[in-house]
Amino acid sequence: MAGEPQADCLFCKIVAGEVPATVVRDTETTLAFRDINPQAPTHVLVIPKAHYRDAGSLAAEAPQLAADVLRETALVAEQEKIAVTEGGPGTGFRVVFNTGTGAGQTVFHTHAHVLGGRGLNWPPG
Ligand code: IU
Repeated sequence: MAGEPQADCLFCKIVAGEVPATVVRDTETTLAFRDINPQAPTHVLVIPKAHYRDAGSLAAEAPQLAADVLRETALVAEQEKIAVTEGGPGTGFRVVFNTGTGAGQTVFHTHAHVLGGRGLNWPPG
C-alpha cells in the first residue's frame, strides 16, 4: 500500500535504522543523508520516510509530504552552505528527481538529489 514500508526497499531500511547512513537532517516526515557515491562535493539525498516509488506518485498521493521534501532540499542547501543564488560556476545547487529506469532511477523510493559545490553543466548528461 502507498506509504507503507517495503521489506525489500533500501531507503525504507535506512529509515528503520537497519542500514547505516550519514544523516544530515532528520524531521518527523523526512530524512536527509549523504549519497554513498557522491557526484559533487555536496551530494545529499532527501527522502520522505514513507514509501512512494517516485516523485510523481508522492506528489499525487501525499502532496503535503512532497512539500516537506521540497522544503528540506532548500534547508539542506542552506546547511551545506551551497544556497548561494547569485554568483558564477560553483555557486548555487541543483535538485534532481530521477524518475524511471530510463532517466537513471535505481532506487524506487522517492529521493531528491541535492547537488552543489562545483560547476554544474546544462543540459545534464
Ligand atoms: P537514483 O536517482 O535512483 O539513481 O539514485 C539512487 C542514489 O542512491 C544513487 O546516487 C546512489 O549512489 C545512492 N545510494 C546510496 O546513497 N546508498 C546506497 O546504499 C545505495 C545507493 I545501493
